[in-house]
Amino acid sequence: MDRRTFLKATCASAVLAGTGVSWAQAGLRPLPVLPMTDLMSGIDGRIMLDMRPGLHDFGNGTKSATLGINNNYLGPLLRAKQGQTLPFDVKNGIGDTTTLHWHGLHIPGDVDGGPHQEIEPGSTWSPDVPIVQHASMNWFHSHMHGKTAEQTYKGLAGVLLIEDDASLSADLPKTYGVDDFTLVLQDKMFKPSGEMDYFLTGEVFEEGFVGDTLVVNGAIAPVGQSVPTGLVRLRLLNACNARFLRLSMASGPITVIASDGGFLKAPVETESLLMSPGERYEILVDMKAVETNSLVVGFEVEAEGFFAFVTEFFGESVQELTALTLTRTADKGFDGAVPKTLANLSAPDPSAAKKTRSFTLNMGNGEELAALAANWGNVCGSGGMAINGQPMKMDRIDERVQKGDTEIWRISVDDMLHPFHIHGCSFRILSEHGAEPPAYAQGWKDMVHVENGWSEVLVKFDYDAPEHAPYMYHCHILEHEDCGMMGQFTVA
Ligand SMILES: [Cu+2]
Repeated sequence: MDRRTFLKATCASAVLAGTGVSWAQAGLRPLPVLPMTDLMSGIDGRIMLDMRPGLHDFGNGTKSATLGINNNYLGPLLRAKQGQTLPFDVKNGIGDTTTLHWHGLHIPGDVDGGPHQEIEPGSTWSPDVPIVQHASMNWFHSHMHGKTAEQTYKGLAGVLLIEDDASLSADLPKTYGVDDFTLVLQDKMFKPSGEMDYFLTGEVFEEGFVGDTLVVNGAIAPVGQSVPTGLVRLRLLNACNARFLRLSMASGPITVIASDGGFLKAPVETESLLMSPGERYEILVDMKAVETNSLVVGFEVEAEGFFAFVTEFFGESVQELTALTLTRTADKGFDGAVPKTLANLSAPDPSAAKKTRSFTLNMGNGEELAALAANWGNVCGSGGMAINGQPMKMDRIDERVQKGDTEIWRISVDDMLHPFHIHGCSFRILSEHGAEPPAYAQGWKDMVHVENGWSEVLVKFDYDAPEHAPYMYHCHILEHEDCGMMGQFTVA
């Protein structure tokens, strides 16, 4: 066990007051409800997604230079139904080359929006995106190699909800903006002027960019929302560049109903939920039982003063921040109970796998690796990152998968906790850090945590990803990804 792992393992739960959070939690701001573009009722022509620069006030009274999609900051909440094809016109008005990747979608490589589908400034990318998978919460973000971290941080990200017949008839809250909310959780850094800040240093390349301020749907937390008496559904996305979020409720356990790729077999009650960048979970909050309840985020903070001295020895301190406070009104809301079962989901069958592939994420920063990473267009400062010793290289295919095959992918790391993502699929986690994953991570996933020991997933690839439009697998700490902790594979 190395020093960092030791510190995390021993002290991650230490709670210290008085640590430095610059835009401290103050009054409750209203929860910004993401504007919804509902495609389920029909699509008229093409769907315009206009990527553009904007000015956005996160709630500190200062307008920050941001990027957005049809908005000043972030994108619209898109809602579509299984069976639809979404004809997007993605217009690049940001003044720099970009791409738009559909994270979580089961779609062919040539519409996946990965680093090979560059959109030049001023031009438009027009993929027809087929929605074949069942109900799930997905998202979209920049995947411009070398600039993914900065462009996504500045606001090129949004949520795509997929519904199906089962989810639309399920006995669950589903009135958007009333008892069904989508929360995009992010951490930001602000300059003393109040403007959003982003910078890259050696430490940022190593740890990923970590902000000191929690933001919910573009507003500095805590935010508040009144809801009717009944069950309330929260659909959560961790859209941080690098920060893992430890979620809990102020009152009672968290009731989890869905993970990245769809509903769990049955609701899972857990005291806390560890959510990596890129992950999605849906939870239910019982607002019949309590008058107020809050979603709380354990937020590791860099300490100052005395606490810096303490944490020098004990690792990061954790501050419990309120993300969202729900307050009940007298109105009657969703009257049902938490369902007993949610989806028909059998246990994963590893014997279906035809092949096992092994991947080791490399944090090593030797000179040779750094030179390779730089030569191959990765953005790294003076270090280098890799998978199986090879930093990302745009014109190299690392793995070739037979279409329709089920495989086991096993991932390990040489340092630190990383979130690993595979494009074009959902998978099931067989083991995480060499052990059974938490119950809430045993459904459909496209992200797995990797730290000590092997994390193993069972995955099936059903769509084509040709040589000119391969899928990616990568660490979802976006600075690691830009620095070369990414590989490419074809499916044919
Ligand atoms: Cu990483």
